Amino acid sequence: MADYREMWKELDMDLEKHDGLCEVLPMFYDEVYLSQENRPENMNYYNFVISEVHGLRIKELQDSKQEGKKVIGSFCVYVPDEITLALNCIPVGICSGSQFWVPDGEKLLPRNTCPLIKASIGAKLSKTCPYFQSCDVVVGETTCDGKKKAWEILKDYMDVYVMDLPQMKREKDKIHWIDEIKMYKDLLEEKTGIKLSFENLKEKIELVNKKRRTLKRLYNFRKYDPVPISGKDALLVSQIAFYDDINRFIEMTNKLCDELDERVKNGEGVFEKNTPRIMITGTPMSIPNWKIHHIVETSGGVVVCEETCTGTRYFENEVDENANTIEEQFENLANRYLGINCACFTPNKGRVEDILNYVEEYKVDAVIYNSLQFCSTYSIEYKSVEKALKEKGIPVIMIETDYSEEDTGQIKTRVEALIEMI
Ligand code: BJ8
Repeated sequence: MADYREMWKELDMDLEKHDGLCEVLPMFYDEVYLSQENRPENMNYYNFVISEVHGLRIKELQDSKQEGKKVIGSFCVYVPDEITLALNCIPVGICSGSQFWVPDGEKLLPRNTCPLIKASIGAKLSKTCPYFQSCDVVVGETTCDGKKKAWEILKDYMDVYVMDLPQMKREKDKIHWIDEIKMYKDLLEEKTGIKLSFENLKEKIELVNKKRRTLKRLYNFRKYDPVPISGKDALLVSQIAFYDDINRFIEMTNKLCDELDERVKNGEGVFEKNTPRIMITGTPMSIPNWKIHHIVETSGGVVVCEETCTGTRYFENEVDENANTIEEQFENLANRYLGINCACFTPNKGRVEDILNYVEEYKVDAVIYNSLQFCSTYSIEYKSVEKALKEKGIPVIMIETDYSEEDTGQIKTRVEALIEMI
């Protein structure tokens, strides 16, 4: 890897602490990813992206900033990338998936806060995340209580803008969300000095839809038996989708899909035919949270689908491209984004329906309901998901966990028992 220390210094990073982070990630990646057998060759691109995760991509962001672009961070899939891109900005999903950042987060947040929130705050506080350091503004949302209150803390450290996401899906909530999207547009217009045009937005709506279709194409290959790509690799591709250059990501992921197409034609898989097929549903898994996937795929199963925000919720449903006015474009955006079924909404029957559909589509043998610790919306929603799955005769277990490795042995025992039942 090239020497990026000067760049990190300019980003006001804590270099010593950052060295500590850089030491653990490659070892961990080798163990979880490079140890896999029979990986598609095109996964080399994603290996490269990870090896340069704090290097080349950050350099690209800095170069774009030199050219006048703004970098906008976000933590939730409700923040519309189409608006960000149409106003000459680059969206990046802030990772917040590592235990490394949790102790710093706990300096300001109660211990009984969700690890994703603690890691986000800790990453900023510790000055060890170059994405955070590159952002001109980060966009929070009013999804769960923990996040809402965390933005108030984060505001002391950087420019934070909060979108007020409704928690119900009535007509008046849609009107409110359209208004919030417009206010987000106003913010970026003010920051960039650019005016949003119908043509710009149309182009970016089509581009982001193309990215969604590419991810959907990838996921469709996971419906085959034998599966041509591991769950861990598919998860990695989804995670990288949040911060890679969008055009390059589409191109490289389609290349990967072409290879998977060949594999399917040749009946070639990463696991043997009839390997127990597991779906994971619940809270998002941001880089480098590969914990549950790694446990499943080293316990005799394969993950074939994720009903999460680092899975289907990110790419399912496109924005309707048929619009004649900007007003219609905003309405189409609101419709697509309010179609995401996050547990922050009430009622949230759509999520249960999605899960049941994916069980059929991906020929799922058992479901793991994964909830980050202290996430009450997802853990409470478990009961309705469990009931629906049991009625269909699909085994399901709930795992509540954080980013640490302390409970790995215990989770492995439960996952092995689940797989044995199949
Ligand atoms: S759309 S899942 S990305 S809010 S896990 S921080 S909910 S306490 S991440 Fe999410 Fe948007 Fe919903 Fe998706 Fe709070 Fe729960 Fe933590 Fe969560």
